[in-house]
Amino acid sequence: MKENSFLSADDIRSAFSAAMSIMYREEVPAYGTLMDLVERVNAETLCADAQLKERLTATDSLERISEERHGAIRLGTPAELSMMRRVFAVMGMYPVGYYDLSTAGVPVHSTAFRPVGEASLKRNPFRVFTSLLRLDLIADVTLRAEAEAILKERRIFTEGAVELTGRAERTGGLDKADAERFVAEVLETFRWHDRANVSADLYKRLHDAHRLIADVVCFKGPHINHLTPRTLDIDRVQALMPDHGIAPKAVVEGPPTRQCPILLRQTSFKALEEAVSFREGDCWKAGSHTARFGEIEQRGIALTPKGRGLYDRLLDESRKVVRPTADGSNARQYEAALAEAFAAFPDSWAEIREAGLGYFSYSLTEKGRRMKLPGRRDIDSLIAEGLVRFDPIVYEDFLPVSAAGIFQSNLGDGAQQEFVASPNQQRFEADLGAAVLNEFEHYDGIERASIESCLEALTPAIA
Ligand code: OOG
Ligand code: NI
Repeated sequence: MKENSFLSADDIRSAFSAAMSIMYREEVPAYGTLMDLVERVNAETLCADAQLKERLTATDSLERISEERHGAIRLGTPAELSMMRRVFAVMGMYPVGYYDLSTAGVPVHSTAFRPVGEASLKRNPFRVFTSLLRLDLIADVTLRAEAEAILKERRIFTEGAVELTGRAERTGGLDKADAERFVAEVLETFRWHDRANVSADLYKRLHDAHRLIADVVCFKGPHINHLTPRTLDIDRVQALMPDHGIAPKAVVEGPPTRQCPILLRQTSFKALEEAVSFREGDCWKAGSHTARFGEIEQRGIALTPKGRGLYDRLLDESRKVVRPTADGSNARQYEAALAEAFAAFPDSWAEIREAGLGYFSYSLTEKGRRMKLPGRRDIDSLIAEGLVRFDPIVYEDFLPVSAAGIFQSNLGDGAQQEFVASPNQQRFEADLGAAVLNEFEHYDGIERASIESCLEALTPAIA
């Protein structure tokens, strides 16, 4: 057997997300307040719901329930994106999915770096929603050239981070000491810099073109712009935020409250205005910048393409009735329209499964474990006989409409900008230096493998 002293990629990812959490709490105190609130609501929810507690004890690590599940960064160049891919790979995080946000008025396209296997997700599911700025969507060619020139000069990775990433790639891993150094070095890329690398005037011009362009171009690195712990009751945290002095965004993104949660529900507090200074010759000029916030998420079942099609249609329908405004003035009407549209989405696991809308993991029941069958049978009849049970597979990815809502609510309440829809996955993958994984294939694979293992266990091997 091969022996080595490498730390597992999962352990490095865990150390990294823990270090990031500490750094972000220190940098953004309001985020610490949100974390405390989430922890309290999670504890109360578990106390009030014995069944939920029992289920989570069996399937999740209860002591880590309120930990961060994701964060987000925005990168400026293809070189930054491809290096980021190599860095995340050391932590067992791979690009899954392609999200075009141009249609929603945000000049970026994105992927989520995340662990993929079941065991890795269970160990630590931390993901980073990673966007690449699309300068090709800036109409003003002079401004575009200026932005490009600034981005070309900056180095967002420390030499140590680059060197250790290379070492991990060459040798197949990092030992404990190197892994610790790697985490510390990589953390530097995500740190906040309160000194802009441009003048106030250029900041303003980039900001006027789009706030996001200023956020990406004007600073030394792609500061982590939010972290997102998991909540067991998103509606309650949303309602309680103002009591704790934090201003929530107008509405919760994603599906409405349901018996059987589907996909992903998210909300955040609005980005804070923070003091920064701009370069004026040899001096610094005081100003402010708004980019960083805190978010919460609650996940449900992963949907099949058919289920996702239905979800997209119902969401679209509800938004035709009421489009949520940033100031929250029509939030109640929006929630009502959403709930009404989603009445058409089945709300029991059995119906969702029978209609082929969601992915499930199949396993043997007590009775099934004691049984051997003479030949293979289809899974539905095995369920009907009580030999096999099914549980929802959790959605591990993101939703473009929701992501756009999170972006928008944190870019100020001003008028939304329109861009021509221009998804360009091919370009994104060329810049990334790899293809992104297809999320549907991933869930389908987990479902199939679970069915196969039930059938194998029930049917004695041919001698
Ligand atoms: C990313 C927004 C998207 C989510 O949870 O959908 C996102 C950003 O603001 O950079 O994180
Ligand atoms: Ni997020």
